[in-house]
Amino acid sequence: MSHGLFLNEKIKNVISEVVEVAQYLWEKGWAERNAGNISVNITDLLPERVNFFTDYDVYPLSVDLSYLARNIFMLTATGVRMRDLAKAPEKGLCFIQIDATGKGYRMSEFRSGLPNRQKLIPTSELPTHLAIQEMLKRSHPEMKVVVHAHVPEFIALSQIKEFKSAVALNKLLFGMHPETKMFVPQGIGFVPYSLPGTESIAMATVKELETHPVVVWEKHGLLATGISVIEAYDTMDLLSKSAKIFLLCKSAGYDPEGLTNEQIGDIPQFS
Ligand code: 2HA
Ligand code: ZN
Repeated sequence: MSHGLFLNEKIKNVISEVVEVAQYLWEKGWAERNAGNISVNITDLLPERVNFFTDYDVYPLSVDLSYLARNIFMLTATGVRMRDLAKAPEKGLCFIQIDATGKGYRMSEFRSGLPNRQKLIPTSELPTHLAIQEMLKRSHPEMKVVVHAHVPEFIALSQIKEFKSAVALNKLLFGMHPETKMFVPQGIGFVPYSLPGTESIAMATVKELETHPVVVWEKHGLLATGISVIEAYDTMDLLSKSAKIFLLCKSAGYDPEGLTNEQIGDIPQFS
């Protein structure tokens, strides 16, 4: 028997956050065309672990995700514009459930009460999102969210040879503004360029996210994790401010001084 997904109040609240952040991503200039994608593990927001979508086809997964068996995810659909998602989430969000073997997933259209006959396919970055979600469940179970966006300050910085490492990037970012160290003390990770949507970028990203809440994808953008969609967004917003301060100084023709190591060392950490 098929079970549709009942959108309870908790899930509706998550949808509201996704809508809010989709609007920010667009307004910030971080989501041109169909750029950016979001996933949220909503398994714990449902009262019991039933098999949803049992009438739907199983889509195979190329890696074994048995640790995520029966977990349910809300994802942005492939091709959707963030600006459209903000206006009509039922046309841009989809839900999948990993099957009991972890070797495939089933999906459903969004059940908002508004009928939507259009078939929504998960983001092109699905392999990366699921690989990260598996790592989060194992290593950081309070983290439920992955957000990716094309943040121009970081696409620019990652074009510059001397900033192609986590060490160099964090030294720069911590020096530009005290709040960076205060709220993202683990700093940013660096993932060398790989074709978007591939397993190689997924694996490299998972490794960096074991120790950083956010990574830069070289020449592509940022990807942040968080307890909530808002938290993941705030992390990217904070880091983009630091990167922007550096680029503003440079574009005014000056080299920024940066905070000293001692000043950075004195900053209290809130995260
Ligand atoms: O979802 O940003 O990296 C569109 C992208 C792919
Ligand atoms: Zn992208």
